[in-house]
Amino acid sequence: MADILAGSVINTASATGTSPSTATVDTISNTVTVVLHNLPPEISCPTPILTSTSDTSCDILISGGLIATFDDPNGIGQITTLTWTMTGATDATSPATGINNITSHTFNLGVTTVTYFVTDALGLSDECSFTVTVEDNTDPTAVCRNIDVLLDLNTGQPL
Ligand SMILES: [Ca+2]
Repeated sequence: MADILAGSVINTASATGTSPSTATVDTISNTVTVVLHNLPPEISCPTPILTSTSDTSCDILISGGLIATFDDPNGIGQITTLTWTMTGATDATSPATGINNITSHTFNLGVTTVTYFVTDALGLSDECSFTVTVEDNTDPTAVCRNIDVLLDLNTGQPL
């Protein structure tokens, strides 16, 4: 039998032979069900991210440092879903099914909390959170323009 990662095993024994009184013995044991001792999966989030907005917008595309690592004591193959939500400055949600690690995402100015959830085949889960802080460190740019003001020669008032 192969190793199992989920579910149960039914074990039935049978015996045949002859009893001391030479009667034929042919019996089947009660069914014994062995259920896997399932342990919850474990997930680790990346360290918090602190960065600045891009030079030309009030957000930033981050393409690294967003991936969670996860495992399951019963085997990585038992992991069924990895999902996430973002709240705060950036609001977003992953698809509800499948393995959804974040490889890149655009974050708005401010603090976003990213929460990952991992679930195994028997419904146990784990979660972790980290923050992405985006600051505006772009200096403001002064825009000047010339204006002409025409004054009345007699009164000094603007025309
Ligand atoms: Ca498990």
